[in-house]
Formats: sequence, structure tokens, C-alpha cells
Amino acid sequence: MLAELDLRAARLARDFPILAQPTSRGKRLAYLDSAASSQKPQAVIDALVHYYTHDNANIHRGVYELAERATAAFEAAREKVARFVNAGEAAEIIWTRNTTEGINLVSFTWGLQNLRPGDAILTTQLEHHSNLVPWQLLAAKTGAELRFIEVDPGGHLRLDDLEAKLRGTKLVALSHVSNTLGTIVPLEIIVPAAHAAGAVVLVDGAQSAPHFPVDVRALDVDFFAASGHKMCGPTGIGFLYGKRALLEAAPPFLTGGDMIRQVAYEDTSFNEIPWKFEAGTSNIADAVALGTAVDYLESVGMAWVAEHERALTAYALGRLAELESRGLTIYGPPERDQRSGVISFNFADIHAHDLATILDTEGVCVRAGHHCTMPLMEKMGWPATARASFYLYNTEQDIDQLLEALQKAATIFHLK
Ligand code: C6P
Repeated sequence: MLAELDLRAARLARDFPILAQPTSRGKRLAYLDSAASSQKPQAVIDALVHYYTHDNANIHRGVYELAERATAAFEAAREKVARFVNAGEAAEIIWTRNTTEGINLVSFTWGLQNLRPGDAILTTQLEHHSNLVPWQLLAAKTGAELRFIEVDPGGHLRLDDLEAKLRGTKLVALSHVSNTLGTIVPLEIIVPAAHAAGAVVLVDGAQSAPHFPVDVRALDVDFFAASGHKMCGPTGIGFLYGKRALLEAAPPFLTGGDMIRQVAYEDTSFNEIPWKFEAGTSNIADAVALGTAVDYLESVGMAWVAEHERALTAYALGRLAELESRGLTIYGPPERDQRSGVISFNFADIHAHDLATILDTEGVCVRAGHHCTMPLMEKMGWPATARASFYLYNTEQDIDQLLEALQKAATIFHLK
């Protein structure tokens, strides 16, 4: 790995106070679980405190200075997110709690309005439950058929029969990056094919927006959902991008205050987008702090984040390969340019949960289990995997600490 990338990552790690905190066993923390949730820089923590200390009031209601300041900060954060993913306008960004809520919003609004018996929803075999269960329910409610793009043993999507699967498809819903395999999904092939077949495309961007530059207009996706907590922002806030025409034509999701224009006892007319989809008091402080997280990521540079993670992933794959002779198996695409900074693996016959527990005693945080992709695990024949995932603050030192901890596990389990 290039030393200057690693040096900058080490400097950036100092922006994240939690990373300086040793574990209760006095070990240095090697946080390798950013695919589950990222850590937060001091600037984001400060933004939350600043909002509650100086600007807190309800939005879109009061005419007093404080309320106007809160409203301005909330809408300014929306503009930052719109710029971050290159949406055409801020009105195309709907605040949600997380990726899951964004996908459900589309399912309950556009989905219920547009799908009929005889239509198909096309998804893939590598989806997180959040981008699978909503479509199972939508198919059951509307009579639409649920189809799958298959995944091969190497973790690639099989696109040979894509055209046939797109026949009759109204919606293609797929991940940008797999949280279990690390596969980067070739949207540049699938999106034009889906549009040519007359389908709308929803992308689950939970594992892409935090890690490399995303341009929703260049990708030409119709909906794009992501979570703030995976991109240096707080929990409880995420966003859904939707093309204006689709959002305008879709009915509201939740109903109540703020999403209305005019209410009578008998009926109601709805607000314009984005507020039509934001019923009740929003998660104002967290939206504002997500705007600060976007400022932070832009100051680091998303192209740099991507380059650093590519280099660190290559370093990690190389180091993990040292243990292959002792029974370590790495999953996901072998092609470096087709995978992100997520590495799932198993070590001989050590259960992934036992492995993660031993790594924890050495200060190394990895996730173990099915990663909310149970059908994929079943298809691959893996009861569980351990998963290391990287972000802008991870360094070679974290990977070396992972390797040392794995060697300790090998000793405990008497591996040759
Ligand atoms: N994956 C992981 O450890 P929420 O919970 O709504 O913020 O994100 C859901 C989600 C949707 N799609 C993908 C591809 C994801 O990876 C996730 C979250 C975490 O892999 C927690 S299960």
C-alpha cells in the first residue's frame, strides 16, 4: 500500500475520538466493522451539540428567529446531500430514518400504485433483507412475480439471461455493493438494460454512498436509498433520492403534519415534494449533523476515500492469503476491481462467532453471522462468515492487528 495513503488515514483517524479509546482489556481498537456502522468524526458530534445548544426549534412552523434558523439548517443539509449524490435538485432528496425506510417508502407508494398481476419485480440473490422483504410483501399484495438475478460461486451476478428476466419487469431493485460479498454490482450494464425494457430502477446504496463517489444522474437510477450512520453521520437519519416526476406521481407514505397543503374534515391536499413524504416532526438534529458528515467526507474527498479503500483492501487480501495454507477461505469476487472494502472469510472449522469473539479479545471488531443476507448464505452453503470492512480511518496497522489476532485464534484452536 502507498505509504502516503496510509499516513493520511492515520491522521484522519485522529478526527474520530472513539478510535483513540482502548478496549477494556487495554488493547488498541482496530475497528473493522464500518459496513455495519461507521464511526463519527468530532465535527459531527459537535454539530449535534451545536444544534441543540443554539438552534433547536421545530421546523417549517415558527416565524421566530430560532425556528427559522432550525429550518434553514435542516434544508441546507438536504442541499448538501443532493450535491453529494449529484441529484438534480434538493427536492429530490427525502429524509428517511435509514436505507430500509427509503426502500419501504418506494414499495408502499410507487410500488403499490404501479404493480399489477402479471408484472415482475427483478432483484438479485445477493440482497440484504432490507432490499428483499419489502419486495416479497409487495409481490404478495399486488400479485406481481418476484424474480432473481443469480449469483455465481465467485460472488458475481449472472447477467447472461438478463434480457429474458427483464421481460415484463416493472421494477429492478438491487444493491450497488453487496454487504456480504463485497461485490460491486455493474449498474452501468443493468440500468440501461432495465430502462430499455421499460422498468424503473431502485438502487440500495447503503454500501456505496459512504465509500466512493456516487452520481445518481450519471448512473441514471430512478431511486437511490442510503443510511447516514454508515457515512460518518448519526443513526436515525438517511435519505432517498427519487426522480422528480416519479416522486410527484407517487402517493404519500405516512400522513399527518407537515406533509399537507390543505386539510378539511372531509379531505386533504398534499404538500409538494420533498415534504409530501415527510410526515410529522422530522429528525432535525440528525439531518443537520448528516450535512456536517457530508461536509467532512467532501473535505477528505470521495475519490481519495475510494483509492485508500482499494489499496487497503488489496493489502488485507494479501495478508489474509498468508493464512490460506492454515485453512483461511476468502469469499467474494477474486477480481480486485470488482470488490469493495468488505471481506468475508472463514478460518478452518472455527465458527465465525467464536472467531469474532477471539478477535474482540485482541481489540479487533469484525462482524460475524449471516449479515442480514440469509438466502445468500444458504445458497452459498455458508452457515456464517466473519467479515472485516474498511473505511477512511483504517490503516495497515489495523490489518496487521487482525492478522495477529487470527494467528492467536489458530493457536487456540490448534490449527497446523
Ligand atoms: N447492513 C451490515 O452489517 P439500515 O439498517 O437501514 O441502515 O441499512 C440496511 C442495509 C441495506 N442494504 C445493505 C446493502 C446493507 O448493508 C444494509 C445494512 C449492515 O451489513 C447492518 S445489517
